[in-house]
Amino acid sequence: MSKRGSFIVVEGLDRSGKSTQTALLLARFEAAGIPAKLLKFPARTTPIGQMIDSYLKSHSDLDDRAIHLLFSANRWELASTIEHLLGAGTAVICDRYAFSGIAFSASKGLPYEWCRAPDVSLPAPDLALFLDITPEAAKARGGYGEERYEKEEMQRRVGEIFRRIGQEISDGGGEGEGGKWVGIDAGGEKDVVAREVWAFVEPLARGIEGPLRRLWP
Ligand code: NYM
Ligand code: MG
Repeated sequence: MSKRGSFIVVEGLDRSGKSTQTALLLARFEAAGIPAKLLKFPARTTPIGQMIDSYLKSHSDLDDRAIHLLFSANRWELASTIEHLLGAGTAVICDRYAFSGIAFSASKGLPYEWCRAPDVSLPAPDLALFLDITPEAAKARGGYGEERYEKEEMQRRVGEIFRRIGQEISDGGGEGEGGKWVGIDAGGEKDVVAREVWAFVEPLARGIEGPLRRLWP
C-alpha cells in the first residue's frame, strides 16, 4: 500500500519564526527528494482571504464572530486541496492552522468551545509544532508590524491558549485527532530551531500508512 503524505502544522505567536521555519522545512523536504507543499493561513488571496487581509490591516471592521468564521471558512476553502495533496503522497506544511483560529479568537473573550466548533472535521495534522517564544522576545525581534493582534498583551493571552490546546492534545494521548503536539524553544538561532524541527518531522517525512484523521477528539 502506498503511503499518504504527512501533514505538518507550525504554530506560534506573531514573530515566533514560523515563516522562516516553514520555508527551511520545505527546503529540507526538497533536499530529501520528498514532494512537499507549503500553505499559509490565512491564505490571503482567495475572496475570503482578501476580506481577512483587509480586516487585519484595519481597512475594514468586522464583528469578532464574523472574522472568526471567515478564518475557519478560509481553511475549509483549502481542505479538499490538502486532502488531494496528501492522498497523492505530497507532504503538506501549514504555516498556522485551526489552532491559531482558536487561540487568537478566544484571547478576545469568545468562548473556547465556540471557537473550536467551525473547524470540527477539518483534516487533522499528524504533527503540530508550536514555536515557543515569550511575548517579550517576540517583540524584541524588530518589533511587531502594523496589523491587528500584534500587541504584547494580546500575544500573552494567545500564548496561554496555545498552551491549553497543547495540553488537551497531550492529555488525549498525544496522538488523538488533534495529531501530536510538540513545543519547540524558538528563542534561539534559526539553524538550531530548524534542526530541532527536523528531528521531529523526519520520522514522518516519507509518508504515513494510516488514514487522515479529523479535528477534533
Ligand atoms: N489569525 C490567523 C487568526 O486570528 N485566526 C486564524 O485562524 C489564523 C490562521 O492572523 N496575527 C491571526 C494570527 C495573526 C494574523 O497571520 C495573520 P500571519 O501568520 O501573521 O500572516
Ligand atoms: Mg503576523
